Amino acid sequence: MYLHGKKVLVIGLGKTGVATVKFLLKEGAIVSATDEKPASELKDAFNALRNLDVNLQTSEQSIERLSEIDLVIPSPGVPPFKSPLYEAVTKNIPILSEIELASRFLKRQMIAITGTNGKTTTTRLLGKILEKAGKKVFVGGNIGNPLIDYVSGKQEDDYVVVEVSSFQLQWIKSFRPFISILLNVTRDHIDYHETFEEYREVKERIFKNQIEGDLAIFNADDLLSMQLSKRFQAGVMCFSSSSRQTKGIYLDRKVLLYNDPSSSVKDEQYPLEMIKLPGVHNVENVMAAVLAARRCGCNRPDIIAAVEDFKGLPHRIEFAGQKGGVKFYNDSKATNVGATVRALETFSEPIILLLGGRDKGGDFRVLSWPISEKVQELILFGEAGKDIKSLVGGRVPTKLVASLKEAILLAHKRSSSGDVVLLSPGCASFDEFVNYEERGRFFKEVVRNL
Ligand code: UMA
Repeated sequence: MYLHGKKVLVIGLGKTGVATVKFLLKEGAIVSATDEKPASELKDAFNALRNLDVNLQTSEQSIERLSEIDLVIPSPGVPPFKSPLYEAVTKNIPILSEIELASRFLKRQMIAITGTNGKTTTTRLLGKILEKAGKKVFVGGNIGNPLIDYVSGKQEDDYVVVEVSSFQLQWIKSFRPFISILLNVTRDHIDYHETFEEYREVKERIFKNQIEGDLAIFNADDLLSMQLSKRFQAGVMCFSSSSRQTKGIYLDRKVLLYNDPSSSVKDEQYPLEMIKLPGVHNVENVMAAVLAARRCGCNRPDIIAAVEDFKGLPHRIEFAGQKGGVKFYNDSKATNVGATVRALETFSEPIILLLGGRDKGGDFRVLSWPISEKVQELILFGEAGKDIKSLVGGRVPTKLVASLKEAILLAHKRSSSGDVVLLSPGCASFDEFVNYEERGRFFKEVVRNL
């Protein structure tokens, strides 16, 4: 791709925008960048781009000027219906996401991982397995370090493992991982994609440019994903926690069994006890990582050793402390209803569930049955609390409070020894916090001080 002299507009000056501007300038493009925030809130971006020849605008790019632009690169968080991206769409100006641009300059084999839940855990774990097997690996993408930064560098690794979000897949064209993984698809980000069908269609794009010889990894227990598996050219392997897979990996009581007829591997065993993370959803994440690792030539002992060493990531069903026999868990990363369902499946103890925050268009009715089965008491909080109450409140004793702090204090008061207090909010954090990490840290601090 030749960018020299091309007029490019970058929308959004967060991590992605800043890295993209730097890359484009290096390639000789004429770069403008815009952000809806005022300059006073963009100090980091302005500092990072100081002394660089970029036209920075903190108000919307005027529509006439937009017609002079050859290419638009929106940041992942910029929805297609917002100006000036919306005008670029209506004026048919070429639009590419940062991962698409980066992939055109990528010289290494790429493994991409998407799904509504489990992306970061699977991405990090796969990175660890590849390292254990002696491979050099870059781990990045939606996880926090943009792929475009990687392609600006020396690219000396054997593999590039990237977590990709639906926002990043929205504007791809030729993005082609040699291994693509779709972990699961449940309702999320409806405030951006508008309908579940559109969200699902965007997730599918992770496979669309794969060719024969590439590998597409699906969750055989996720019917919506499985319907896709026949549509693409890549070879398919599946993982399942409920049914035998002759080409893939599955959970058979206390063991994972891996089968690959193309290399005559039959029932290769991985002990379930190697997995130190809670819940069946994490068994699925591990199985997906094992399939990708085997394709990359990793051997069984290295895989088992890396999985055993992997203790998980913060804010995902993370043990936050014990007070008077009550265990507190921080699952702040559960920002959609599907993640809350998986968290509830994990426990056998009576649960006091803290649910709420900012709704992203989730279908809370999905929680009706798991709440009736698993939850002893429901404490709703934040902006979405009242609406959630009207949908699923009353199945079990339900309380509505304004903030997360009040929810934690009330849960502490009402709990007794043997209970679990679980923050698995099913909502975004932005009504009270900067992000889910800040919310999770806050939860842990309040619990510490109880
Ligand atoms: N902005 C506009 N106009 C808009 C919307 C935003 O100008 O209409 C501006 C904001 O004012 C802000 C900038 O855009 O200054 C932020 O851009 P961004 O939201 O795309 O954030 P980045 O810092 O570039 O981070 C993005 C991902 N963010 C999102 O997808 C929302 C990060 O994923 C990712 O780690 C990073 O790129 C590097 O690849 C975060 C995330 O929450 C962790 N992802 C979602 C998820 O995991 O569910 C998809």
